[in-house]
Amino acid sequence: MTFVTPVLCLVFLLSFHATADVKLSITDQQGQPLEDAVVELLDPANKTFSVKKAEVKQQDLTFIPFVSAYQIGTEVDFPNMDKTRHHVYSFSPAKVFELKLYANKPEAPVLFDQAGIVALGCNIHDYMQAYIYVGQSPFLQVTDAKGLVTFNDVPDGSYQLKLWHPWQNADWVTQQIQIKQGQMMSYQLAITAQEKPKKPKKGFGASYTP
Ligand SMILES: [Cu+2]
Repeated sequence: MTFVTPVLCLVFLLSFHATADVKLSITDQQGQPLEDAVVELLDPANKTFSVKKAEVKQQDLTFIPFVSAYQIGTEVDFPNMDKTRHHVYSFSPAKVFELKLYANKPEAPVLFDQAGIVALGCNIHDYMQAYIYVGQSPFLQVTDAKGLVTFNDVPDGSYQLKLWHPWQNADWVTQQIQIKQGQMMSYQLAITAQEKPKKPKKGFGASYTP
């Protein structure tokens, strides 16, 4: 039994060495943490698919989340938590669709099968806006309120880093990076954070009943 433990340790170390936990911090041009920034790590050799239960809900006349990011092939549900009905649509080339006036849940989720940025709107409430970033990599996340994302078990190697935020004028910022164990990387985007769209305090539409 005495030599079993070292062997187990070695196996553990070897498997630990092959992948990395990667933390990224994204700030705006004032150096403030940037929420709702999409971070994608692309490795052309990695074709894995991470199945996620995806949902963009309408609550309090607002899309939640404001920005979400899913891999190609993800089906997204659009549940309506409000009493009023919504009419969700997109005219973006990556996915053109509409879910005509509905309460509760539409009949079927929407399949996002093409990479790109999908801008969502509601025909009834003009101020409702949200974005879905459809990416190619399973390493795809959106920064939290602290401007942070953490990717677990990323295989060491060379990746294309893609960054996108709704307030950016360009499609995305891209850069070649090297992933190694225990990294913390920081990036600054040349934009100023603005308030997320939300329902006007005394907005029209709040009392809309179709
Ligand atoms: Cu609506």
